[in-house]
Amino acid sequence: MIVALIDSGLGMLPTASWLRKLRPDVDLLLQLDPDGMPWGPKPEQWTIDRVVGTAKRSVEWGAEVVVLPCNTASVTALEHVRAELGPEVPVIGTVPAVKPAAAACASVAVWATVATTASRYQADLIARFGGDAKVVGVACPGLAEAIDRGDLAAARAAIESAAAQTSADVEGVVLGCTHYPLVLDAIVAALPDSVRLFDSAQAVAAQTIRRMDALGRPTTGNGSVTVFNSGRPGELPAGAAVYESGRVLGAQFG
Ligand code: DGN
Repeated sequence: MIVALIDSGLGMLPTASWLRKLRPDVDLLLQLDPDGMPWGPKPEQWTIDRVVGTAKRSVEWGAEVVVLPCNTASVTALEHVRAELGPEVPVIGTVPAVKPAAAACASVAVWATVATTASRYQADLIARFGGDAKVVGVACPGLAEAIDRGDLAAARAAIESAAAQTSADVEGVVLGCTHYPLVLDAIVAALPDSVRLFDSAQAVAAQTIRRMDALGRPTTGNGSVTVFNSGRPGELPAGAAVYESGRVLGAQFG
């Protein structure tokens, strides 16, 4: 079974890596978009068209399940992708892990792209699942792009800036952009030891497997990883080698 993952860039790697660990033989179709990166600052309709077009192409190329391991794409385009692909194709989105964070912490900061931070979706998520916790969004402009380039100095600078905007009483930080777990060490180093971190990659991978299995079709494959960059056959951007999950996936090539 082919599972397509769609993100502007390397943010899909933690989810892809979990899928690989949980089901090593599934075939992964990684749809990155270096020409369009970053999606965060783009007009909403542009992102919707880009993500829906890529999802349709993935299904034409044989994907039976589509995953959006990207919060920006999910809060903007998930419903449009589901409407376009219809009920036969499971579409799994990613949203900031506000619910588990608010259940565990009295004060939470959600680090994400400018688009996710400003989205109605995130505001609704906080209203629905924030409970009694104080939940505040912190936009991290430039961080996803720096991670994609493998530019750790620029990533650290963006992380320091986000940490400075994060209230000192925060008990939990939600990594509301799928790129951010790739620089977990730098994020941990920038925050007090007591702060707990929450991200969605493992839960999204587990949900993908539940939806695959529910199709009732054989899910076995060759464990292949195929990369497309803005619709062209390619390889993971050079920055991937910097991160452990990139190496895990890279080892599957050929
Ligand atoms: N990985 C994407 C996310 O989770 O929002 C980053 C999107 C972007 O292109 N900046």
